[in-house]
Amino acid sequence: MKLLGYWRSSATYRVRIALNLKQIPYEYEPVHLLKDGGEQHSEEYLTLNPSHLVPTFIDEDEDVILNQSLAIIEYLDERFESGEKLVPSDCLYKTKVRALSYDLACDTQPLANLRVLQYLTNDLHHEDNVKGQWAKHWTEKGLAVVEQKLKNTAGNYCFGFDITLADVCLIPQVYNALRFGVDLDKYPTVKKVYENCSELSAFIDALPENQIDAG
Ligand SMILES: N[C@@H](CCC(=O)N[C@@H](CS)C(=O)NCC(=O)O)C(=O)O
Repeated sequence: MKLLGYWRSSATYRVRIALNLKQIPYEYEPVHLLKDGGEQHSEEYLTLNPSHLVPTFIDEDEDVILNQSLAIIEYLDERFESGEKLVPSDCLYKTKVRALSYDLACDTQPLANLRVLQYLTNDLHHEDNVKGQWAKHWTEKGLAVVEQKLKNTAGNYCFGFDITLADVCLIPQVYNALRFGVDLDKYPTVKKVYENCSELSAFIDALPENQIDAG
């Protein structure tokens, strides 16, 4: 198993958490998103993943190369019995877990993606500080939705006391939020879940700062 990604990429961070929760050993290959204009745009990388984005996941046993962190995580969850079951089997519960995950990974994170922020300054010629303002604004909008939902579903984690795909998506988003200067006290349930997950080794080992390419 090989994961190609970047230490600060929240999509890569999700897959790292999931691999740890599933207790799946893997090799990590850094793809630097900034060096030389971004290694995600190199010809070599594009043969593996034409999206110009990380992560890419390679399962050599099955001869398969995958992109899209949520698809990768669902693949791992179905292929491996080990560790936590991240996507429940009950139809309604599964749908709610996915919906919260999409609130974070589809409706929040992409708005503050590197290429979006670069477009604001490089192509639309906004001042550099607009990037931070933009990222903070959309992250706050996203977290407000999540906070509202978590009030009805959270226990220690997003859904009661089960660790699910939703927690795997929430923690990297909060990590970004803190980088963007979001005040987490405005989202007390999000903060509580974040603090609970942050005590678990699967989440600690996946932290950007703990990766070989951090810095
Ligand atoms: N929906 C994709 C998003 C992947 C994504 O946005 N990757 C970012 C890092 S978190 C990236 O590679 N950005 C590079 C760029 O914007 O040039 C997933 O969940 O895998």
